[in-house]
Amino acid sequence: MDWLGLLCNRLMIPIVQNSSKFGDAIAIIDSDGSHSYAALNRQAREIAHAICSRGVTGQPILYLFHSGFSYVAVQWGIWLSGNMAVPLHTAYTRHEIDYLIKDTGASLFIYHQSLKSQIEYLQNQSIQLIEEEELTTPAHSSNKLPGVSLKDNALMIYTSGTTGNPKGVVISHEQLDTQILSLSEAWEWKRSDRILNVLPMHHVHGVVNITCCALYNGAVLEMQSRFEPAYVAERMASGELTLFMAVPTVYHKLIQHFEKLNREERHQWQKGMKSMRLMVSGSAALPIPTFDRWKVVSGHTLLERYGMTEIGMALSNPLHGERRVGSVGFPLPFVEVKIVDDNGEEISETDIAGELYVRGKTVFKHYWNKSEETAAAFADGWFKTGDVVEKSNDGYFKILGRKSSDIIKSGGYKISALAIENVLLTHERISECAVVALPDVVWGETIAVAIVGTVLQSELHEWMKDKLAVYKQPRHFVFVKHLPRNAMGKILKQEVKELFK
Ligand code: MCA
Ligand code: AMP
Repeated sequence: MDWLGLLCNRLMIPIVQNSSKFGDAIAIIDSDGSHSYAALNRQAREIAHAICSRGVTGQPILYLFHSGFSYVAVQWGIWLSGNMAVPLHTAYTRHEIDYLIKDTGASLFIYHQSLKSQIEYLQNQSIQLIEEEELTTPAHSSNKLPGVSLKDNALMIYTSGTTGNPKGVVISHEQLDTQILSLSEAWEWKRSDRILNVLPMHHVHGVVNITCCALYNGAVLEMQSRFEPAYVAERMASGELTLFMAVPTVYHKLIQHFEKLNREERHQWQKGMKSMRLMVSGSAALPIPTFDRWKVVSGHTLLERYGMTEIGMALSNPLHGERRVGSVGFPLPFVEVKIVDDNGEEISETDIAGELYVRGKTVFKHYWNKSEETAAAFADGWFKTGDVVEKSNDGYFKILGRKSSDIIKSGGYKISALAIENVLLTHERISECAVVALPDVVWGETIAVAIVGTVLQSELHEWMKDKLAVYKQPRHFVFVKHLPRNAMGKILKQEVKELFK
């Protein structure tokens, strides 16, 4: 690389750099009001200076915020200070927060004052807790910010896998930028776009697909910290939104809400949706009845796409052209895919099922501090998704399922059956347990557990509350004397599912 290339590389965080040209245009609208791009840049820089003054650089920094302006300002502040942003979910329990502190080894934890009670218990521990307000006093602004390279770590999102405890997926600024560019091109993001985000801010869907893409393109981002169907309906009815992106459960719940409205309310909502240009569904399989019903309700053909924390988005139905129900379309820009058989050989024929492998600049760097798991996740530079797919003769990909039954998708959240089992097994009156997914109309899948032990279901509900975030808590219980096992002693999860029929 020549000196100019090197210089550019050392100075750029593409999304921050790009956003500076949008000046006083509105970047974010949240419960506190409207915030311009200029204000976002200013606040992020203040925060970056304050972080630098604490001598923290090149490290993971945890942050706990509701979805809103402060969340983004802190995220960008962490980037500008040369550190890696690790978002936490406001629904995380102590048990989950403790795990993330330990796994990241982070020394700094930034939080919003409104969430103080959730992390006060950490006060006497070694991690430094900082309220956002402490970082936004202009006193720090005199020193220069460090250079940040495109290869530096930008974001770490925790995801569940087949190996139990969540793993930190690290992406660089270059990988994040490529993910943003890929979606900007495919879905034609524009400055005139306006999107409402109702998704949580600790996963790729809400963080990258919505928030980063909106702010990279100079669009208006409305951030809502909770999903409330009536509020979404109201915002869509306003006719101001151009885009909406969500998981299938959200569309299902919006349909349920629509069914409860009177004629006039329905009409208003439908009228407002006419000016929207695109609605996207992803993170879990979109059921055909939801696709069909939403078309009648909204007049929109949902664009279904497929992604994963480790790779960002990989496949998408076209913006222009046929959006095929039950399919996730074609490889996105900058994404290379192949389908392989059980021997790792590429399948070139159509309509033959195999595992999806993905390669390209959108693919993550590594799992945090897990070199063995990282190595095992790749084959010759291709990331092995664990998802079983097939390709039609006209090139559309279809997701058929997952290789492992220990991965559950509930409400769009990926949950490891093994991780839930590990938590339940810490209960002194549970000797064995097996967690499985049951099909569910609203949630896609719900979590069910078969338990060997003397614990009562009623006490278990209370016990789980401070150990598992609400979306990870089992909803169906069966108490048995023995779990079904094969001759080798392995639990037969398919037979466990039968116990709930
Ligand atoms: C909550 N409840 C559940 C579940 N979650 N019941 C069964 N299964 C669940 N998973 C119960 C609660 O206990 C409560 O019960 C009631 O449902 C309402 O809970 P609440 O939290 O208020 O639900 P909600 O606000 O309506 O949430 C639904 C939601 C949420 C908005 C769909 O689950 C969500 O934000 N999901 C999105 C997750 C996401 O962003 N995934 C993307 C991962 P009660 O009323 O009895 O108290 S990224 C990814 O997958 C890749 C990269 C990709 O491709 O995008
Ligand atoms: P996560 O770990 O939260 O990134 O979840 C990624 C997983 O979600 C993928 O490996 C798929 O199993 C699933 N997924 C994402 N989008 C879709 C989709 N459109 N259809 C089916 N499964 C999906």
